[in-house]
Amino acid sequence: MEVLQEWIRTGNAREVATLVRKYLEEGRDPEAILNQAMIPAMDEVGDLFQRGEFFLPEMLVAARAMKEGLRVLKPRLVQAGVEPAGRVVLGTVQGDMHDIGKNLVAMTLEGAGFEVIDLGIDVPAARFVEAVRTHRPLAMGLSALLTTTMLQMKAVVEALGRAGLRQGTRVLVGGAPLTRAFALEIGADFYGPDPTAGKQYLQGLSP
Ligand code: B1M
Repeated sequence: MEVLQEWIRTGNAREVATLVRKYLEEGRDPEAILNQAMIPAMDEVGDLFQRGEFFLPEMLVAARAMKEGLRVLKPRLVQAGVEPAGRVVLGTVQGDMHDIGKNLVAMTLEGAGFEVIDLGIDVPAARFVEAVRTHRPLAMGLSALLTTTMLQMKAVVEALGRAGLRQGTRVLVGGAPLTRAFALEIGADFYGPDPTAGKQYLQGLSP
């Protein structure tokens, strides 16, 4: 399992997929592969990034390697009836095409066992509301990179309230121009300065 952890940390996507396949063929428990190697590896990557010891490219390749491993593992986890840690509706708000940070958040959450409904970029408030109504997630995550589009987050929170869905749906926001004060001002529940902070917040809510 240590080898698998090391391949994830160093972002060797192909080797990660091969190793996960090999472990499954050897009859190892898919949940143990996830919980004892893959999630701890991504936790470590997140910590290194938060401490400034890992930079964006290292985080990106590790997250990609994790995704490759998950692609192989996921059908077996589903077969074994492993429940996700929680469901999250995620997207970049309307008018905004930036998705690198949002994708990192998605990969980090998936790496921690969350089910992510990724709505993509340029997502209007009505689509967020519709997705919350359909998927009843633990939380909704909004990302914005422009000082103009970050204002759209308020519209999403308000639309959620008008639809009667605000209670019971935590709102997590993030993106370079945001601050904690802004998040509170627009009525969000949490500002995630980075994917790990967002993940830790959601883990605290997880049933
Ligand atoms: Co744009 N852009 N861009 N751009 N772009 C910025 C953001 C900008 C600061 C560049 C600059 O002028 N210095 C500037 C914004 C200025 C402002 O708002 N005041 C800008 C501009 C102006 C524009 C255009 C308007 C340019 C133009 O066309 N004239 C245009 C807008 C298009 C649109 O969105 N409508 C535009 C377009 C683009 C590209 C398409 C070329 C490309 C995006 C590609 C893509 O995303 N697929 C792009 C890029 C790459 C950038 C920069 C260079 C990098 C952004 C990035 O990906 N950072 C950026 C300048 C810069 O930052 N140096 C810039 C890395 C990413 C991992 O960080 O998204 O902050 P970030 O995510 C972080 C955290 O914030 C957090 O986690 C991540 C890791 O820590 N996080 C969350 C993010 N979301 C979260 C959600 C959470 C929790 C944490 O919970 C839900």
